Amino acid sequence: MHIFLGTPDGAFSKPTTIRGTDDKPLIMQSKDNPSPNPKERIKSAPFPIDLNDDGLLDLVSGNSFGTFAFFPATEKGKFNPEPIWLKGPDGQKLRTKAGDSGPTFIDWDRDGDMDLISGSGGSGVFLFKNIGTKKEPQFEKALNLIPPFRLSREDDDEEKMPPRVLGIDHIKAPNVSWRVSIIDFNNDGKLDLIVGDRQFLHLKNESLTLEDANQKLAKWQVKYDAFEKNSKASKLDFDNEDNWTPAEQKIWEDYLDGADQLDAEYEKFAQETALGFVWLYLQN
Ligand SMILES: [Ca+2]
Ligand SMILES: [Ca+2]
Ligand SMILES: [Ca+2]
Repeated sequence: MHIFLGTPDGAFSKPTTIRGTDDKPLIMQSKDNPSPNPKERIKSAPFPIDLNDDGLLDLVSGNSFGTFAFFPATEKGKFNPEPIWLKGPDGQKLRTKAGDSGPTFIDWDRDGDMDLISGSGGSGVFLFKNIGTKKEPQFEKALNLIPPFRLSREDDDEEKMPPRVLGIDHIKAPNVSWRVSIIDFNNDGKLDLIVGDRQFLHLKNESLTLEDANQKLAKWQVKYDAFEKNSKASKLDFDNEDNWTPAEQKIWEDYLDGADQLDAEYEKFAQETALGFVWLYLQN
């Protein structure tokens, strides 16, 4: 984790590494668990907040796995190197359903303490209400502010990837990789959600008419659906990738090879491109 300090002229300094009291770079680690999930150590998403109300700004970071690492400050700008993992009433770590936690804090229920809100790598906005005190926050398990429509790959059985549609006009809602900010956008006294996402756009090759491209897409989609249905890849445990058996690795390699072939066929009539939109959810 790094900080870009503001300069008097409104610019920013070069990044400085944020360090623990042991002077080592702050990382999401866990001494009580010598082999933590590697996804808990990557894609840090730090949010500054004085979470224990001692006058020192602390950090809470999200990660690829979807949990939340709390680094209390012991002095200004120096943090306990060992994070406290935020846990729910059942003693389990708080976690967004499809990973990629990105914490933001606000007093959502206006009871005087800061509540935790996060998007996820799938979709949806999750609220973890603070039911503790200002000095000792305690969080309830997740409530859906916006219910997720797509969960992690292994939960996807009933909610398949939506079929591809050419063009941009059909896009009416956020897709995946939700990042959330909170503000009363329309100044009506109710907090609103601003969501950033990742969309996959499918644009036909310019040489084809839309009708031709749609016909080719329909044929391709049948082939793709059969491939997804027959592959065992969706049964793999993606939280445990490093410990896959050779047979499981083979399933994944075969899946990737098959997907590459389908991609090559797809690119003969259309191109997939990714970009992010910004969406506003006004609270009723
Ligand atoms: Ca503090
Ligand atoms: Ca609150
Ligand atoms: Ca509002």
